[in-house]
Amino acid sequence: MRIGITCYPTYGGSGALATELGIALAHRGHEVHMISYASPFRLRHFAEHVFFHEVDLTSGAYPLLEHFPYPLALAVTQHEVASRQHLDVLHVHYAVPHATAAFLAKQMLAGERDLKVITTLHGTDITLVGQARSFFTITKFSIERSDAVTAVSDYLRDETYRAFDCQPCKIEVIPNFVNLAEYFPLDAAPRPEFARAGTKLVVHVSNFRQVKRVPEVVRVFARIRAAVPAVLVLIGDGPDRAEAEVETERLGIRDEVFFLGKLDTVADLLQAADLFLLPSTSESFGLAALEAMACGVPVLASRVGGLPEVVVDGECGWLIPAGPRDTEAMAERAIELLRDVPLWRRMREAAVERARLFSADRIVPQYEQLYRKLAGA
Ligand code: GMT
Repeated sequence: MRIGITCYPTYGGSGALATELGIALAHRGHEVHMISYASPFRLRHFAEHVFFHEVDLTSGAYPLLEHFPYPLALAVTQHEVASRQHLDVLHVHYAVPHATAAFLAKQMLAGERDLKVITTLHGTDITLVGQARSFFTITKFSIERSDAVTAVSDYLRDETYRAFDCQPCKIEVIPNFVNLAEYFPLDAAPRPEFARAGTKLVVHVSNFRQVKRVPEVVRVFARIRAAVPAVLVLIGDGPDRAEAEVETERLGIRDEVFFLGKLDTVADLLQAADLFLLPSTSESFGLAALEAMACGVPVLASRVGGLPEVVVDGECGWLIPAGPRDTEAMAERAIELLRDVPLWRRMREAAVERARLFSADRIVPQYEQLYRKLAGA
């Protein structure tokens, strides 16, 4: 099939998932056309049958337009690509504004044919941004006008029905997936120099937005490190980085915390890690946690959103309920786990086993099936 995919190119779960999906579909013999304003961060190398189309943000720029109307430029590119490349379906990731642009592209193509639009809801497009007054009605409208809607967890599906009361739409849950050829456990994986010999390696990966509570990651780590020799590696970047750096200084652990910035691929570091921390206030799924689990890393996360659908509490890690003592509780669990080698091994194996349920081989065919049903193929 010929599949168009629109996503954010920036560091984040929806862009990562959409790009991995594009690459996986191409491996399975489809032709994939990625459409965004920049090349997605996980599309760094040539991939057979994957084509990137950049939305033109310059030719329409004019001083009168203080704010460039990106959704219009995106709809134009989606329409052009759909028409020229004879797309069978257009799959957009993150509703705001991608589902709206896709609706416009579909209408523009209506004289020619009926382009089927699939919208995948990822998280903050529903739980935060889409519910903002500026976007609520158009998000609801665009979801309801999509030919198919998927959500990455049961939690997110239910939250969409609750918040938007989407009457006509049937939301199918297709969970996120992990590429097990890239994310797999590696015994005696090479460790970074700063985490050698008897030092535990604690990892966090995110876009450092407020919901991720990166300063909290630092506070939890400070307690861990007071009990167990350990270093913390923070991968990613975003608005809360400065606050997290200040927190390392305040707690006197600056030399044990390594801010690596944005990395396109994190599998090698995850393979060397002993523990993954994700104390988010909200998480529709937790793709970063799944990728850690696939590499054999137990996860300590908040018991929020869709995380319980991914991390089995007490088996592949622990989920800590929000509360006044959650920092201590997370640190206590972490220390227990890092000190108890047999327990750590059990959790490592359970994490790998659990991640297998979310392998690309199991999940990607669910999208293919949906595309075929819509395209009547
Ligand atoms: O984590 C973010 O804020 C990025 C966001 C996105 O849409 O780019 O991630 C969301 O989508 C991911 C992929 O489906 C999920 O794994 C994350 O849980 C979800 N983030 C939140 O719900 C906060």
